[in-house]
Amino acid sequence: MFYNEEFETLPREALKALQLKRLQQVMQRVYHTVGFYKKSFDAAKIKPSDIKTLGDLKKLPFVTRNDMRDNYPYGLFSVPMSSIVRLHASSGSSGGSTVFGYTKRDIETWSDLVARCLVAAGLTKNDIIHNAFSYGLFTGGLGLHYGAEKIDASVIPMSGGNAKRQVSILKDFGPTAICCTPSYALHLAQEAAAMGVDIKAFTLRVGILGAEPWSRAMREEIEKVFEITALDIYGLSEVIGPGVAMECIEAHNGMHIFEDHFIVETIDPQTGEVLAEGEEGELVFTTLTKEANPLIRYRSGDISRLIKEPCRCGRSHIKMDRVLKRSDDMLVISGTNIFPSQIETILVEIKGLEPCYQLIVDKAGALDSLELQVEVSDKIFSDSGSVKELQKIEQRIVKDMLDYLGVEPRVKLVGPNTLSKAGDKVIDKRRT
Ligand code: DLL
Repeated sequence: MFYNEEFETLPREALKALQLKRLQQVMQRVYHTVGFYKKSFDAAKIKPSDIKTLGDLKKLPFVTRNDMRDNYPYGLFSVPMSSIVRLHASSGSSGGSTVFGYTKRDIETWSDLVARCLVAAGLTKNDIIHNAFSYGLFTGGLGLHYGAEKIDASVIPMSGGNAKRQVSILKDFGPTAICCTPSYALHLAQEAAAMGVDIKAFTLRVGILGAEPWSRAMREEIEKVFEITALDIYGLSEVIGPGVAMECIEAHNGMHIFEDHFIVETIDPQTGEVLAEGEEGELVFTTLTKEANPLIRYRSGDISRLIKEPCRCGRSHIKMDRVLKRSDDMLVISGTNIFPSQIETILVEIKGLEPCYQLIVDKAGALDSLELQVEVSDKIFSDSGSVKELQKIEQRIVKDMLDYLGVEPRVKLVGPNTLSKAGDKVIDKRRT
């Protein structure tokens, strides 16, 4: 089943021709509307008219997350603010966060792409979709919501949290599909078991799961406990949100990247050299149709590999394997992305702390758990009357982490010189 059969099955040669035409258009547009691109193309001595083939793409400089941060909030937008109808953003305090804009047409494009994902999962207007991705600045909630409405399905805008209520709704409303992170799906299964609810009796048929890395073993576990087909959905806010790539239910193996809207390359994260299709490397995306903030060669930081063998579903678009790891130090905690540098920014603002910490990421049941050990200054630690002071600092760290980064760690304050300065700042004990 297709949402847009013509484009999803376009023969590869026609697809490449379409990509080139769209690339040439977007190059002209960004060069003339975004100062950042003009500067970077001029520095590389490339004019938009130099792009004559898709192979010429590799002459262009990369865009990184740092470029996005440096141009915070709107420096990379290619349309005036009056044309923007929606803003999303990554977590982080001012300067550490990134902002993504959408024009009316971008929202249409995005909804169409998510609609493709849902149809690729076998869903139709007769389905009831329980959407447990968070609504808000995170793109998961609204992204899936608009896609579900596009295919005229019935959508339950559940958002994240309130696991018990989620279980009651799954039981009572009869949804046929659930959208959430894979770890949250398992958490709901555990919650249901604790409530004495039999999830196998649910009407669910399919899970559309993503926004965080997950393993084959985890997929098997989810499929077994829920008796559903669990499909992988991939996306990143910089590129558009969910709807960049989706696994089809027919092959259930690898996610089709919607190549009429995005060009994907794999590069060696160390050298930046473009790798042959099929080699493991960092995914780099170029947006072809986005109006508000088009991206040319954006380094995603996600390591995967492209699968070019034709797919039995009939889609001509190349597939990507699951995300294997990151090329940088970004952590995905229950679908929320955080960088150690963002934790540092929070800690340096709090008086009495040494800039030395260790973050321990683990699993608590199905969910991710965080413990943050932070050194406090000698004065505060040795002063016997300062237990209250220590508690205050602990509470402030928890609050700031939650407010700015959307994650809630257990905080343990330790004395000066307890943590090794040279040791790992992050210990990730999760199995994915
Ligand atoms: O996570 C968008 C999304 C929402 C995708 C709902 C799928 C479903 P960001 O918050 O910008 O956007 O995070 C993007 O999350 O670079 C990956 O590292 C990770 N990620 C997203 N999908 C997957 C997936 C949304 N299926 C970052 N498998 C990306 C593994 C994923 N990692």
